[in-house]
Amino acid sequence: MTRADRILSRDASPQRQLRGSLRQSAGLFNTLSRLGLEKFYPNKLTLRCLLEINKDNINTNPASSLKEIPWYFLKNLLQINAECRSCVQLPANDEEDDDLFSLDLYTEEDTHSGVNALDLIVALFLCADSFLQQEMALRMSMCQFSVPLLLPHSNNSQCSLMLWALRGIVKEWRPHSLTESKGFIEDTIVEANIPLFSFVRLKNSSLSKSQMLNLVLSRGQQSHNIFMHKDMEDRAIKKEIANGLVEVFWYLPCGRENMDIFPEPVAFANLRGDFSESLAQFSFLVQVSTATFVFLDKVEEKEQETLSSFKDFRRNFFLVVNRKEGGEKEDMMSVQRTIEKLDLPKNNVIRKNKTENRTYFSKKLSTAIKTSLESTTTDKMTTDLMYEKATELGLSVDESKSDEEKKAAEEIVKEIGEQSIPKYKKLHLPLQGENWKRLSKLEIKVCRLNEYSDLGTEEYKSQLQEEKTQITEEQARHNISKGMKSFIDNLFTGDKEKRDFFFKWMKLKLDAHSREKLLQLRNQFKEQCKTKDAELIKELDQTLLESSLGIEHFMREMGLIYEFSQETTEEISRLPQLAAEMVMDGHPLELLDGDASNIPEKWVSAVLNEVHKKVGNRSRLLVLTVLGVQSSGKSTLLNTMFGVQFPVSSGRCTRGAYMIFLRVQEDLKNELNYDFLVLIDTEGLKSADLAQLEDSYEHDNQLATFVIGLSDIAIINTAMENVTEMKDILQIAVHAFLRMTHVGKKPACHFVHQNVAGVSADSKCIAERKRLLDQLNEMTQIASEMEKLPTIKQFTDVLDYDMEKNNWNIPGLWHGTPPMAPVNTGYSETVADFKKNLLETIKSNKTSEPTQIPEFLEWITSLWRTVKYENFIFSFRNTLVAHAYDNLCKAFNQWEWEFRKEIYSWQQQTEVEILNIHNDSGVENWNKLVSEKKKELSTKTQNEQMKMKEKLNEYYKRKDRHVNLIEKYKVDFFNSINSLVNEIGPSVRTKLDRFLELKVSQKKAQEIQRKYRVLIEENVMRLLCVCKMSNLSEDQLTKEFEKMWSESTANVSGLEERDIAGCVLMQLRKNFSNRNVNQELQNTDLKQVGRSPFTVTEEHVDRFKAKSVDMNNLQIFTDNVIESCTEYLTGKVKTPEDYHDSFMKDLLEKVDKNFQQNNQECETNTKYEIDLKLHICGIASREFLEMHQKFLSNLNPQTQLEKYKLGYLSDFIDLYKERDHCQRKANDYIEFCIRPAVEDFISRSLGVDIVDEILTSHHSAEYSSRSFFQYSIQKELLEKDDFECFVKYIGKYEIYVKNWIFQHIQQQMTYENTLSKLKNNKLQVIIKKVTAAIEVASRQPDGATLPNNNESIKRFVHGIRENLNKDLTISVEAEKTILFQIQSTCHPFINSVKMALENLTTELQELFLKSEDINETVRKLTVKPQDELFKRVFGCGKQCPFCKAPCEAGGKDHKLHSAAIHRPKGLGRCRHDETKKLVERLCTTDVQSDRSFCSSDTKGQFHPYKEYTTYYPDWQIPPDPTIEASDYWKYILVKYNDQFAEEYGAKPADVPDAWKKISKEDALKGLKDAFNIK
Ligand SMILES: Nc1nc2c(ncn2[C@@H]2O[C@H](COP(=O)(O)OP(=O)(O)O)[C@@H](O)[C@H]2O)c(=O)[nH]1
Ligand SMILES: [Mg+2]
Repeated sequence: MTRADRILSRDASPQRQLRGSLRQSAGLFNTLSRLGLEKFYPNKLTLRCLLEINKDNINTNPASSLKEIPWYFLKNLLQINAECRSCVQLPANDEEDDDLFSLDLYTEEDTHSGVNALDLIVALFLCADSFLQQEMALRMSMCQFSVPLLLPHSNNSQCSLMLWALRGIVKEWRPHSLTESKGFIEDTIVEANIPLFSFVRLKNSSLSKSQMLNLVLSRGQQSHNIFMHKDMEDRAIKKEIANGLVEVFWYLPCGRENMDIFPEPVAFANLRGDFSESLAQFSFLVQVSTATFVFLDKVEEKEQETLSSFKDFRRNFFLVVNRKEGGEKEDMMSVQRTIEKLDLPKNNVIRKNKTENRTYFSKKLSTAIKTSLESTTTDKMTTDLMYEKATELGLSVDESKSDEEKKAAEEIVKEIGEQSIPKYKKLHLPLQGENWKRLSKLEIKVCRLNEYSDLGTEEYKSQLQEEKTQITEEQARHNISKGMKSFIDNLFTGDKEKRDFFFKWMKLKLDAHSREKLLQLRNQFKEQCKTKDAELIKELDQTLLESSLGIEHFMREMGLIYEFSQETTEEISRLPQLAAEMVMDGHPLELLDGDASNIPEKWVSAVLNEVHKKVGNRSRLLVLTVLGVQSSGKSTLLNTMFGVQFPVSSGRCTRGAYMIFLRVQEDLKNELNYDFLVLIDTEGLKSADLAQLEDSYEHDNQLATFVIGLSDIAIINTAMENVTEMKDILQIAVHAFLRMTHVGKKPACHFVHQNVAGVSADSKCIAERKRLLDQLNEMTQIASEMEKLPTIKQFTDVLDYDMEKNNWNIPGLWHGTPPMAPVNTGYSETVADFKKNLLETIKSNKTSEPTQIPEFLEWITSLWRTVKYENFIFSFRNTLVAHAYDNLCKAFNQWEWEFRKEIYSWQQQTEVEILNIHNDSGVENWNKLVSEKKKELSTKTQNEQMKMKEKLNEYYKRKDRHVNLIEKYKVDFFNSINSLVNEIGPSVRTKLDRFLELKVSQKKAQEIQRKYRVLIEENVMRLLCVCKMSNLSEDQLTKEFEKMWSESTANVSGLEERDIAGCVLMQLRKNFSNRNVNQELQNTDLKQVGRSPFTVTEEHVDRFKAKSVDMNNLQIFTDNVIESCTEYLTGKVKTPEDYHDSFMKDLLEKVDKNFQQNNQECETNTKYEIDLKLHICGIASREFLEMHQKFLSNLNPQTQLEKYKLGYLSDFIDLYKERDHCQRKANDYIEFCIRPAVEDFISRSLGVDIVDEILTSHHSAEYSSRSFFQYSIQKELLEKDDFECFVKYIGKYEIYVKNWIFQHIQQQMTYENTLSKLKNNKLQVIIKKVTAAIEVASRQPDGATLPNNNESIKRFVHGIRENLNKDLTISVEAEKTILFQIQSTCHPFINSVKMALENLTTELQELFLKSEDINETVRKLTVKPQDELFKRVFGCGKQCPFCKAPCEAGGKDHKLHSAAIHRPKGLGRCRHDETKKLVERLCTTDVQSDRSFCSSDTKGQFHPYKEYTTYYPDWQIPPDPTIEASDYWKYILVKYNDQFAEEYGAKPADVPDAWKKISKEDALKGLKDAFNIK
């Protein structure tokens, strides 16, 4: 598919119809179809489709077939490549491969192919639509080519005047009359009333007009081919359609007499071909020209007639006669006759003799023109005259079809009339006036809060906010002015072409209008800049700004109408759609209004969202930005690169940033991975004149940070002329880049050095670049100091920078002196190279996932918000970053839990293994096993650690989760993995130790138990013998048995109780290890300590250290510590374990942590620490003692034996009566051996199961990340509306959270019998295993069933235990007891066991279903689900040093703590010293203000809030992103102000009135926004 086909297939036009009309003129059809353009005829080729980014943009190979020539030409023309006309011929050799098999009609011609350049131009102008025509003419004019004035149509008799097409050309020049004053004229060239000289030829003319004109118009240096002529091409190709074309070219003086050929501007028209074939054109030219030069060798009769019919104009005729050799005389006669007939003055005949060379002759011509120019002062050609003449002569004019739009535009512009532009703007474009600017200033005030105010900070902030609201309301009240209304209505026309015409007309008319008005001001401004009077400059600058009025102001107003509209009428809501259409058509959209330093965010979002919708919600953007000093050629660069139309001019005074959206075509979409290329052009940066103004640096920094933050590629444009300027711009850019690294954005950066004719291999160049890098490094250091990022030391820390690849030298734009200088081919080609390189880099380098419009908007919002703060890095907040971070936290939590689960399951197995070691295998073997297991544990954790790190690495390689934004957190998470391992390892190791201890205790108990079992069994047998002798009833037997039993077990010894209090005290000593506190601990008897409540006294604080101590606060803190310790103790004691020293160690560490956290304004002393710890140890020693005793009693041999008493009795009686007791024995076996083991198994793993269940239930989100947890818990608080809960949440955060989680677990477990289901699942698992074990045990190794004898029972039972060795701990003692004197044979026993097992299963299932105390069950578990969940959401447990908001950062080991919302400090008990009123201020506000704080950390000294990081370097407390962000807590404070005051023993806070208006809904919304919940 050729390019043309592609374009056309979209524009889908009825080709057949076209062909029909084409048949009329074979020549045209012929040419068009050879060029593959027939589908575009007439006027169907649009600029828009040429702007799309496609493969051709990357491909720079010359055209290889005829059909490619037009595209190649257009592409080069749009890139203002002055060589574009030379592509019309194909290279001679390639042709064979091409079209070899094609049976195309024109193949034959293709083989010696090429096209006449003029034909090509005519063909393209015929095919181009009005806007592309304008663009082509503009670019041709920049290349200093002649442009079409009269364009021939299909048949030569008809042609059109190209007024419209030429309207876009605006030129500056300095006529000699202004040389002195240094003034200049800038005007649309077709409106400028420049005298026109026409050049035509008769049929016989051998002198080339074009060549002659080129000679006349060039001077000195090499001549430039303004007009195409034969000698320019390798092979002359005959013109097919260009005859009858009239081209025009304007000569413009630069104001230097020795350089200028003519002192005033002159226009030259050149009629192509024999004039008699284009009489319409000829007569037009004659009538509008100052003079017409007719080139001829001789005059034919018919020609003479024609000429004489223009006798009225004879004074304007010049005959240029070329004397040829041979036949000369007759020819001269014909000339002579004509002269006579026309009665031409003598001077009007210019003859070229054979001896004269061309250059000499051109001088003659030039003189004639000059003379004529001087003599005619009057009738200069005017546009109106041309228009008139053309219509008179029946020529069409390309403007006629846009008449209506022209009138409409004129109407609007006319209304401006003579009134001053500032006044007009004030009246008719009011929204962008003072209010709009004030809004922006107010916002900055809100962000900085550095103005002095009597009011409290919060009150002041609310007031500013109020003011903002007022302005917004005021803005909304403005009516739409008549002009604006008409503007919008005209844009709303259904016909796109009409809209475009109107828009263009508006632009042309407005430009013309303000050109007139501004010229003087600009000249004045230049003058003043020299004086360096800052005041005056500022004033003039302001006037300039106010006096400029362009289409952009109307567009801006349109946006603001939408921005401030409060109700959305249909008309208003259509505005974004309209603008979106225009954006899609390639119109620039104002992103940042630099005049007001404000962004109409609502508008921009609405428009871009509309665009997003239009492209089917797939809008991957590649954003390319250019930054550089004013007038350094940025816009020119972008225009040259992409063929767009950013306004270019040295005198513009707009500021801000504009965007153009270029669509990426299908063929490149996948390769590039983008749908749009967005160009951002910045204006008004570091303009030299404005640099003297005080706030310009800040303004520039804002702009630069903002646009660089938005870009994927940033081009820093420098024109090498001014070193200081360049330094400034580099500084600004480096600063912005630095900020972006912190934020997580890393744009690619290119430095473009303009006006350098660079030969890159040059060693000087390398030295230059080295110097640039040095400079960049230096600037990086300065910037990193300013932003307090000491780790960044050189530029390469900021960006990936390659001296070779990221520097581009671009030669100067103009080849010679403007206005007559053409564009330098070197410029165009280097720029094309640059573009190609850029696109290729993008293609090969798809690192992060592309931004789509919604995210782009997100960036706009957050960047813009942040640049307004003084400290960018510190204030930056972006929901994309937050989301990315949150996602990672979620993933990380998931991995962490998997890690833990893996270790837990290993631990459980190991526990079983330890407990199952043979009692007789010797303690040293046990120790060996445990230390082996510990080694295994290390390997295991290391493996898991590696796996987790791998996962993290993989995560960071993902392309769909904006991982680039959270790059800087990577280290944090890696560290967190390490600290996770450091936490788990030791804790599992102590667990193993504890099991070893348990095993030892068990062994002791079991040995005692065994001793007595043997004794009892002997006694039973003896008693049996005795009793057998007499006939006794069961009662009697029982009595005998009882007697025997109590005698046998009379002396069973228990296990020895440890000195728990001693252990606890020992741990306390260890805790104080390095401090000399022995004396204090010497005489303490823990038994007595901690029995009454702990009260803090004056003795506990050092008076002289703290300024004032609030004993109340200290008491509350102390109570909290004690409460959370008791909580911990309760948790521990409930488990059926034995006391272990690690418990005490943990507890004391916990207390220490609490101390660290206590950075309240009171300083406690060692006595406090000792007293408090002792108090806690006292409580602990009693609790632990109880725990120990409970443990011992469970293990107690006496109790254990007691369990089997009934069994022995039954055995005794059964034996006595010789009854079959097979089933009973089997039941007992299941009851005493299997059941406890099964129950143990279930409860051992139930904890993990519960956590898993909760993490996968529909409430799982609450635990997915810390911030979501905070959100849920705070939301619930708001809904519950219970003051006590708030007090608890704020004051006893940890306890509150634990309770919350525990309650949640209870709920979850009750819900639909979840707990019993979980247990049941486990039961099924283990029963399956037991059944399998029974099956295996009932067979011999060879698979045969066990022999049915008594001995086999032992083997069978033994086999079961062996088989379940890994999963269950079956008590050996119980087993032996069951087997005592078993009489039956094996097979019945096996069957009975199976039956008993089934019964057990049903029984347990029923038991599970019965509502049981979930609370008890959960508390008894070894892996406590509440603790696991708590670990997950509690995080590091740090609280904001100012307001006590808990940290939500992910991982365990993050560098910075942060919380999404902070609270008024009064909620954390903070009060004013004198008034005792609670403090209403938020720390997020304080950190922006100039206030100071003082606490025990600052040793009572006042320290500025802004520099809080000096004391709390690990806290990140950015200012609130919006004033609504902390609505939640403001609402709570207002609502419970009195209650809090009472609770805290203070007076209620003074809250700003605005806070009182916050509703519950607002509070919830604020909460959602803060946590990015949609
Ligand atoms: N001499 C010279 N003039 C240039 C060059 N590039 C642009 N210009 C001219 O400088 C003026 C300002 O260019 P423009 O692109 O609007 O600069 P911007 O303000 O950076 O966007 C225009 O008149 C350009 O024609 C260049 O490389 N050399
Ligand atoms: Mg510009």
